[in-house]
Amino acid sequence: MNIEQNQIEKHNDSLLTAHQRRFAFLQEEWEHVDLESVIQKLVDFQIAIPSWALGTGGTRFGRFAIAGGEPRNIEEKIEDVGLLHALNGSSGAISLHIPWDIPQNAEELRQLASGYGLKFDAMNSNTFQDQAGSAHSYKFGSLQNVNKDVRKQAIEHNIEVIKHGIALGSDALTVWLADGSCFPGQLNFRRAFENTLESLQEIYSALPEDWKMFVEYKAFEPNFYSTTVGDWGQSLLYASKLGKKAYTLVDLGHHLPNANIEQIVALLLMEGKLGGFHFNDSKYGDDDLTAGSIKPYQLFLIFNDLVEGMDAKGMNHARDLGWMIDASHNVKDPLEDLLQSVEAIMIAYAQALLVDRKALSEAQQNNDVAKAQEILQNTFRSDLRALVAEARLRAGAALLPIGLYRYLNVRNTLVNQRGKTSATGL
Ligand code: PSV
Ligand code: MN
Repeated sequence: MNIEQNQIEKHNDSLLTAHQRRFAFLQEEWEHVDLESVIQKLVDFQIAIPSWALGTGGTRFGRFAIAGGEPRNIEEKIEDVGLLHALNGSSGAISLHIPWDIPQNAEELRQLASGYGLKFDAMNSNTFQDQAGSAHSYKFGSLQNVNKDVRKQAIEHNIEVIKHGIALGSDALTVWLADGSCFPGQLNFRRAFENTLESLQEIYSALPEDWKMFVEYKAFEPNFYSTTVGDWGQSLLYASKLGKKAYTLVDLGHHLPNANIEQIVALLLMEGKLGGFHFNDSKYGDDDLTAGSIKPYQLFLIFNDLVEGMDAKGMNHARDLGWMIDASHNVKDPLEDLLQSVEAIMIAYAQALLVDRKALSEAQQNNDVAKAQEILQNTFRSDLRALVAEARLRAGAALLPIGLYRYLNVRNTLVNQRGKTSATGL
């Protein structure tokens, strides 16, 4: 299904007067700021959609499918991300997971994606599940495994993923390992680290010059005693030892409770080793909930440090880091959930762009704690939805993406076209 430009225009026309009133109010409120450049940054900012988030997720207790219409193959996944991008203008990339999304004809896929204005974001390897027909099992880890043949199989898989990525025009590989141990004594930590490093070095040497490798960390699950890339310190250690193409990837759900993620982000940026993000939200663990649905202030604080740190290094916000959602949708329509996540991310980014950096820096220099807090909370408590909507309007997208999605009955159309299908992959 495609959403036509005239459907978007008709929808926008019906909402335009109310939007203009709200936007004019913001223009007046923020007249001391160059709002035009903020809007341009919002227009440029794109958040990749993971191919595995387009179907209903589940937990180990079960999965409750939505009405249907889930993408049955990689082409339909691209089509779904195309729908999101048409609606919000900010979802201009898809991130594939191999072997869930093995491309048969890369050139055709490239054309299909570019027709929707989409790029191929980081490629994801999978050595956390055994694949049918594989010679070796990852039950006791992949790149860390005590058995060299298992490590070799996992290395070769990652090199395969890089090759698929090259054919599609991607320029990054994300490695997330489930490797670790479930019980004390199971693993020699140092040897597990050394094996993993050696394996990552082999994969790293297969990376094209202009590619990045993202080393994603996670505190626990599926291993519950130790994880071999368990936190940002360990990821940074691997990335530093690997070389300049290797970076740490921060998934918001992969920390122990109450971790100060904004501080982690600030220091990784300082070291030039922050590579990318997986956005989601959580209350208890790696809950993979909609970005901004539980802790919107944390999301804003993270963006506040991202913007400050990227500006300090002269980095391009849109291009120099990999931005991606990594969420799961157990009880909502995945496409609506993804629209909500993108909106929350854009709002947090907009709020961070409007923080009065000069005043904040002065307050920090003067140890004026209350003033510093006021400055941050002043922008956080400002309703910037009309600013983000204005960016969408200028990008040719919808003023109210979920409103238009529902008005056009997109899910019903997809069910009619595809039947009561479940997505391939996770
Ligand atoms: C692991 O929890 C993770 O966050 C990694 O990014 C995986 O690639 C993704 O989820 C899908 O399982
Ligand atoms: Mn992730």
